[in-house]
Amino acid sequence: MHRIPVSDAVNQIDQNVRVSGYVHEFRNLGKIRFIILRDQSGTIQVVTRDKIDLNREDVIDVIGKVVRSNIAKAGVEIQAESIRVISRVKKKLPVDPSGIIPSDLDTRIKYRFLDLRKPEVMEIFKTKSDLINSYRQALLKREFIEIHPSLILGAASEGGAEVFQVEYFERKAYLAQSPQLYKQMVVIGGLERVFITLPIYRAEKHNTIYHLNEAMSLDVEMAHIDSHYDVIELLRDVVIEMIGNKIGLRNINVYSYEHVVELLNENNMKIELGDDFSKDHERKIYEILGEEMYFIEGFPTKIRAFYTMPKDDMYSRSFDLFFRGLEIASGAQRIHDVDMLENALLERNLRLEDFDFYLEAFRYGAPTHGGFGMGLERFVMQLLRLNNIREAVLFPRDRTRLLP
Ligand code: AMO
Repeated sequence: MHRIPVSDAVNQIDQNVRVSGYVHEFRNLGKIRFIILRDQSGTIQVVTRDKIDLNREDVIDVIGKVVRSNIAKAGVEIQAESIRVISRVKKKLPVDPSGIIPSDLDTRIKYRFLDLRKPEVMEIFKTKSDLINSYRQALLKREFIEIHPSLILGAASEGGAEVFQVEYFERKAYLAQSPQLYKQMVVIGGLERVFITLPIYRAEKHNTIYHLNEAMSLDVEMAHIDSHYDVIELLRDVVIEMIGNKIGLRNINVYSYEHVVELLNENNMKIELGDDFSKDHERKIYEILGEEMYFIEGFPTKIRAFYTMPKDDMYSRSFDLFFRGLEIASGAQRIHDVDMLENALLERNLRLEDFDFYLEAFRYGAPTHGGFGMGLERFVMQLLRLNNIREAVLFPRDRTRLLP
C-alpha cells in the first residue's frame, strides 16, 4: 500500500490507509494506546490495542482504517491494524519539536533537523521556496532567461576586502561576491534579458542580524535601457507580483537621495549630502516615510561600485529598494563606455589589469544596460518579520559557523 500524507488520510473515512511520521504524542491508557502521528502535512490520531511502547519523535509506519471520532481533533482517527517502528529516539531531545519549550537560535541551528519539525519553521522555508519561484515566474513571463555563471572567480567582483580566497590548483581564486561582472558580460554578449538565482559569498567580519557570509542573490541584468528607472520599474512589478497580494502592496514609491537627505535633516537626523546612510538613518527614513516598501534613487557616485553610471558630477543612476526599513535590493544603470569605465576603476584605485577580462567585453560594442541584485534571505526575513536573518537559512554560514 502507498503511503499518503495525514492531511489526505483525514478525508478517507472507512478506507484503509498507510501513513508514516513522527510520534508527536503518546498516551498509554492500559488497554488502549493513543498516538498523535505527525508528518509534514499535519497530525492525526492513531489508536491501537497493541502493547506497543513509544516515545516522542520515534518514527513509525501505520496501516489502519480511518474512522470518525468524537474525541480526536480532526474528527477522525486511524484504528491501527499494524504499527511498524522505523526508528527510535536514542537520546534526550535537545530541541522540543512541539515548540512548547523554546530554544535559543544557536541551539536551534545546531539541531536544525529537530527545529525543522516545527510547522512555523517549515513555513519559513516554504515561503522562501514560494518567493524564489514567483521571482522566476515573473521574469520568465517577461522573456528573461536564467543563467548560471561560475561562483569561482579569478578576480573579486565588487572590489574591496570582503572576499573569500580559495586555493585553485597553483593559483588563488575568489568566491563570487556577486555575479555582477559576468551578468554584464553576458548581456553585452547579446542575451538581452537574464536573471540569476545563485549564492553570493561575502567575508564580512561583522556579526549582525542582517548579514550572512553566504546568501542567495536574485539578480537581473537587461540591455537597451534608457536609465535606471527602467530597472526600477521592472523590479517594482516583479516584487508586487511576488508579494503584493500577501501584504496588500499595489505600488512602490521612488524617492531621490537628495530629497531623503533633506527629510532626515528636517527631522533632526544630521547627514551631509554625499554621505551614505547609516543604520540609524535607515531606521529614521522608514519612520518618516511610513511605507512598507520604497525605492531611493540617485545615490552619490562615490559611495557606489565602479560600474555604476553617473548622472552628473555628483550623483549616479543607482537605487536601493527598502522593505520595512531594510535594504533588500540594489541596482543601477551601468557604464557601457570603456574609457569611462577605466576612469571609474582608476578613481577608486583599482588596477586595470585585474579587470582586463571584463574591460575587453566593452571594446567590441556594448549596449546600454542595467540590473539589480536582491537578497532572498533579507526578503524572507522582512516578509515574515523574523528577528534574525539566520532564521531564513537552513544551515547559515556566519563568522563562527561552518557546521552543520
Ligand atoms: P549589493 O552589494 O548591495 O549589490 O547586494 C545586493 C543585495 O544582496 C543582499 N546582500 C546580502 N544579504 C545578506 N547578507 C549579506 N552579507 C549580503 N550582501 C548583500 C542585500 C543587498 O541589497 N552587484 C550589486 C547588485 C547590482 O547592482 O546588480 C550588488 O551586489 O539584500
